[in-house]
Amino acid sequence: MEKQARIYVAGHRGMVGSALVRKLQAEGYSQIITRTSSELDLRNQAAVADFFADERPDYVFLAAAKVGGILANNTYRAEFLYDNLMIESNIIHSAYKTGVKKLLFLGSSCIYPKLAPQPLKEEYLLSGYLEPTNEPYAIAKITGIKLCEAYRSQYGCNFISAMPTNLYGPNDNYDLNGSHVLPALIRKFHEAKVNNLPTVEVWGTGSPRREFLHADDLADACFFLMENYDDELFVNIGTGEDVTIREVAELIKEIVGFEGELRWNTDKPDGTPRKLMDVSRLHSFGWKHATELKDGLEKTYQDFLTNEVMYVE
Ligand code: GFB
Repeated sequence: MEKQARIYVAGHRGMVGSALVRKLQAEGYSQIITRTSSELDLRNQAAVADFFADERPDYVFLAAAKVGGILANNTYRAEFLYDNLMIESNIIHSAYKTGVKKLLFLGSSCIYPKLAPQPLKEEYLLSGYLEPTNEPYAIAKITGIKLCEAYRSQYGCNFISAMPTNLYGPNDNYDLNGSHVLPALIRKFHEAKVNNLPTVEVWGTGSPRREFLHADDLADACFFLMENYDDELFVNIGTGEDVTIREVAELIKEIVGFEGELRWNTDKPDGTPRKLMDVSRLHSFGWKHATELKDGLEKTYQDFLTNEVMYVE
C-alpha cells in the first residue's frame, strides 16, 4: 500500500480496528478513513453505498462486526447473524462497486466444525457441524469468506480473508455478560481483590482449550497479509499454542494478585472443546506472533488499570 493510499478501517473503535489504526499510523499512513457507528450504520445498504461513493477508499480492512463471548453469541443469535451478514454484504459489495484495490475480511476460528481434527487447517472449513452456541456468528463469518471468494472469481476483486484465533488487548469488551473469557476474568479477579472477596466464579468446567493472540499481533499479521498475500484461500492467524481455561484462569489470578478460590459454575456452557489454529501456512509466508500470553496478559492488566473507568462504565 502506497503511503498516500486512502485506507478505510471499518470498526476502528473496536479492539481489532483500533489495533489496525495504531499499526497503520506507526507505518506512516496518514489517510485513514473511519466512521463511528452513529455516523454510519454499516447495516444500511444505501448509507454504505453512499459512503464508498463519496470516500473512494483504495484499501479496506473489514474489522467491523457484532462480536461477543459465548453467552452473548448464544443469547443474541438473531443480531449476531443479521448484523454481521448486513455489515459484510454491504461493505464487500460497495468495495466491488467502487473499485477498491484490495480488501481484507476478518473472520473467526469459530467457522470450523466443533469436532474438527486439531490443529485446524484451512481446508477443514465446511467439513462438519458447527458449535451450537455460536452457529449464527459462524455462519455469518463463513458467508463473509464466501463473498470474498465469489467476488474474486466472478469480478476479479482482490479480496482476501484472515481467520484470527481468540483475541485480547486494549479496547476489549469488559461487560461480563458480553465479553470473552480473558477480559471477564481480568475484571472479576481485580474486583474480587479490591473488595476482598473469597471466591471468583468461572464458567464451565475449565477443561476447554483456547488459543489466544494479542490484538497488536493480529494487526501486524493483517498488515503483513495486505502487503504480501493475494490468494483466494483464507489464512489462519494465531500462535499455534493453546492452554486450558483452568490454566489461563490461574495465570490471570496470579497476574492480578487475587488470593481467593475459583468456583466453577458448570451451569454455564463450555463451548467448543478445542480450537487450535494450524498456522503453518502463515509461518511459511514469514510471519510469526511476537507477544507471549503471559506478557500480553500483564500488559492487558496494566491497560485495564489505566482505563478501568472507561471499560467498566
Ligand atoms: O471467551 P469465550 O466467551 O468464547 O469463552 P469461546 C471461552 C471459554 O471460557 C468457555 C469459559 O469455555 C467459557 O465457558 N469461561 C470461563 C468464561 N469463565 C468465563 C467468563 O467469565 N466469561 C466468559 N465469556 N467465558 C466465542 C464464540 O467462543 O469466541 C465466538 O462464541 C467467537 O463466536 C469467539 O468465535 C472468539 O471461545 O467459547
